[in-house]
Amino acid sequence: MRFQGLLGRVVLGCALLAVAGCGDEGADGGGGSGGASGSGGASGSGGTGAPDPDDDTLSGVSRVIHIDPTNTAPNQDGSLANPYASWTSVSFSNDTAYVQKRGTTYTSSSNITVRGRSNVILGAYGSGARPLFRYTGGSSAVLLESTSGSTVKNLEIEGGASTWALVRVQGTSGSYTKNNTITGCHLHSAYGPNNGGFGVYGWYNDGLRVLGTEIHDIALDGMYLHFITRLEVGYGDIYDVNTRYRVNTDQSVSSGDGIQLNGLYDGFHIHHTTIDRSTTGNKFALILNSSEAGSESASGVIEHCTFRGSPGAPVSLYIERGRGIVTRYNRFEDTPMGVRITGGLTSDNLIHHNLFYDSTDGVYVTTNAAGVPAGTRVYNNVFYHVTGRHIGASRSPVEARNNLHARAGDGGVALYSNNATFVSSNHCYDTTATAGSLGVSGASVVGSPLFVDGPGHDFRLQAGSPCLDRGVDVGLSVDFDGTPIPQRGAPDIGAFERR
Ligand SMILES: [Ca+2]
Repeated sequence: MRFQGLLGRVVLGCALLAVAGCGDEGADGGGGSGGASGSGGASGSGGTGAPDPDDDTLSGVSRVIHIDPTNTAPNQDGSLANPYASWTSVSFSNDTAYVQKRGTTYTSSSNITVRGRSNVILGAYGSGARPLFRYTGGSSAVLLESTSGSTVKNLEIEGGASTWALVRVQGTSGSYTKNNTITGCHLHSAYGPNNGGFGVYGWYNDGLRVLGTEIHDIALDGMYLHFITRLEVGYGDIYDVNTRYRVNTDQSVSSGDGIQLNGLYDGFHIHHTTIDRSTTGNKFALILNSSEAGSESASGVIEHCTFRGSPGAPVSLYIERGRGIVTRYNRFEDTPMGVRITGGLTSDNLIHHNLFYDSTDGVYVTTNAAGVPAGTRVYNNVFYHVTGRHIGASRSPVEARNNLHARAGDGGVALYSNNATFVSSNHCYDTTATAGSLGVSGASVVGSPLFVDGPGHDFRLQAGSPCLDRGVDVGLSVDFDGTPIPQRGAPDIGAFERR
């Protein structure tokens, strides 16, 4: 009965995903009025560092159950001496860890479902490679349903042609799951039909963390999370997603993203994660948009990530809902467009100390049926060999300061305006003042920035750079490397403050 209900929700989710949640150019539904109250609090702190996928430490549980698919002894009891041979022998209890022996493979068409539990760990023991769960069924390989405080740790999970998702975390609209963690995992090969195929998939979760997890060979989204408050994604590696594009370039069925947040997604923190969309087309590395109202007040931080795109997804980071989202210390490389901010349901975006290079467009701000995105600020970014528009805006206000616009023999335009209102100063335009229709803004520099190694993407400034101390104070305190701003009394232009 319960499962039938879930299936119904899956179908609904797919429909929203395919029809409305995808931020097509000029196709935003406008959707809904009224800002639900986002609590707005993304801390943006760096966290505790990347997890070690060889560390099988278990804490906070009172019992450990062992699974070794190679065990053929009779009277198996889950002990270390006589482990269960199958996960189907296990019934899940609170405060208990269930660990599969490293170096083993468990193959089954039955998934691992933890329902209505708390403080459960699914993990590994022994030595060697992470244990592999090879799932051949048509649901989700691991399902945490109405379960909180639980962890999926150091498992390799491989799906197949009919797999919906590799890990699914599922609450209800009235009762979100709380504080579940996926850490140190390797999730791959989910190709479920009917608009399925996800690495991590979830609805109605609060405080979910996905850390140190590699996700690839996914038919649709690397992660699709709908109604997801206080999400943390860190130290991840996501690539070869939206593989359905390879057999069908119509994005009605190949609309996969690296990560898609939908519904209310307030308080997210996405950091130290690489999302590579270079192998398939359509959509985005990361999209922040919603098929429901509410997330126009959602906030969060995206930092220390690498977004790679070309010739695949047309935009790396697509923001269509949210207020006060901070995008900082990221690399946008080889992408058709680094950041796109669209429409009146997002405001007060701050984009600072990012590196945009070997790309077509850097930051583009534009309107849609829901109106004009207010309050976009673009500070202290480096644009290098960005051959289209470094910062472009269409009928939208943008404040741009302290950006470093460098070229590598290309004709990139620093500032592009289509009836936009730019407030702009203190940029460096390299040796060719191709500033765009706005001209060179006040207090700006024309001259070689003296990068340490531009072609090698080391955009630190050498001594004698004309960019030193030529920026204006925009209230930022730390550069790309963590160096305090300012040094020598005034901020430098670009993403690196020279000590
Ligand atoms: Ca300085």
